[in-house]
Amino acid sequence: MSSKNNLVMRAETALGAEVQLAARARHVLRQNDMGDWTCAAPNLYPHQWSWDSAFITIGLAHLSTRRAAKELLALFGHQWGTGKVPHIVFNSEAPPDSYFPGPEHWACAAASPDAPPAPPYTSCLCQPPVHAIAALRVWEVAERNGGEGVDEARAFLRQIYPKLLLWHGYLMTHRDPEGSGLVTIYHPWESGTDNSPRWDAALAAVEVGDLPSYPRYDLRHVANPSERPTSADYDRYIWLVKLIKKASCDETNIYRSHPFLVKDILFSAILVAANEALLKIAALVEAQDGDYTLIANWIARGHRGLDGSWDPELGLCLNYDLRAGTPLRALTVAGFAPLIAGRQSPERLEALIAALESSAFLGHPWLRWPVPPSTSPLQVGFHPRSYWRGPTWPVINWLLWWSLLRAGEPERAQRLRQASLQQLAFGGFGEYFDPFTGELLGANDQSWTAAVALDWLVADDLLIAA
Ligand code: 2M8
Repeated sequence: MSSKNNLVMRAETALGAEVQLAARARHVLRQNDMGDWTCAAPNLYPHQWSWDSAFITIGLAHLSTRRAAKELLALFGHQWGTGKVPHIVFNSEAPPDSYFPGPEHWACAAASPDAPPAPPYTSCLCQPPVHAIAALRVWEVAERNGGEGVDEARAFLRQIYPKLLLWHGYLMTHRDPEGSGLVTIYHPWESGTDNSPRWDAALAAVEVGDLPSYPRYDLRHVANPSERPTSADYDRYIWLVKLIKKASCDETNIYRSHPFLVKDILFSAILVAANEALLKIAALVEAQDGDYTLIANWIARGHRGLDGSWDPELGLCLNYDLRAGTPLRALTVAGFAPLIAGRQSPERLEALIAALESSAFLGHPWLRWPVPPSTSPLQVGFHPRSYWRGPTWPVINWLLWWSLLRAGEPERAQRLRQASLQQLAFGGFGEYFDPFTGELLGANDQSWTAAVALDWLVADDLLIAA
């Protein structure tokens, strides 16, 4: 056979594999579809999680922009009076012993004057604000598809824009009373990277008081308990929830007395990128003049905050413990925050890429595929199978891929996309993966994993503006 035919055959096989993977991703999203919202994973996570829903919206946009819009509108239907978007909206239909801490544990949140009507109950924490990025993605897909979906998508943007503005406003005020440009979190769950070593030092300082015994339903849904946070971690998580409830979920009370108060650079960087998306949405919906200046100021403040967290020796940003008054030194993917925020100087970009490709991350010789481990194998506390302490997470790969594209690094972005897709073709739509063996860990059929896979597979031709 000629080498030309050989090449054509290989290209066809690769295309066939991508088509199959996309079909499987669609199936996962349909299977987890609850009508106008999507459960994060069938057994382990039977509720609606905030940043999961944003990533899910990005994937759903390729199935139906109308359904994708509904996903975000359903979540924002439970926005708090302060503008906060809760990290979980509890599914009233889920069996009572399916997730802990469930709705009854959080019912107190409904007592806050700022809480939305319940049921359904919500938690009173929040998670990284990927939502404006997702809303803009719905628009980009609708615009590419053309037809009546375009008007519908514009109407959706008009509906969601004031809610997004309120949400970002909440983060820029209540979560940054210092005006530092960095978002304060009250609980590792707010970071979305729950047991990351970047929280170890701050968590170690939290003294756990009397705690009634509580169930670990999560351990029933993983092959091995080592894949989930330890009981010492969980005690602290539940203790922090108890303190937040005791403070009536009130921001001023929490800020005054809470033992875990940390500036999260990944959260803050996502907010900068989300504010860039919000600025584009503002133009699309012809927002009032003052909004542009307001959002542009938020963006500038976010960049200043990230600049101040830069560690030139590591070539990464560091989180900051407000209680201890010290930076939290840890080699984790969160350190790539300025890449995610965008618009960095050429020198900063070069340093970030050098760190990304170093043996601490993509260049580590034991990696099965060149996709970044959530925590560097060189970091104390790294564990290849334990949740956010080492496994690779497809949604983080998506964020980095998208950021590399925005940074004008299409070849690097493409390599990351290819490696991520190879991992998913091998392992399935797992929650996370062992970076050395590629083994699927955590939940099967995780919705946000299927969603980002779908975006990678069908969004090749989408114009992503820098
Ligand atoms: C994980 O977090 C929840 C608590 O919020 C848990 O472990 O029970 C994290 O990976 C978080 O980022 C994610 O949003 C959530 C649902 O997928 O699961």
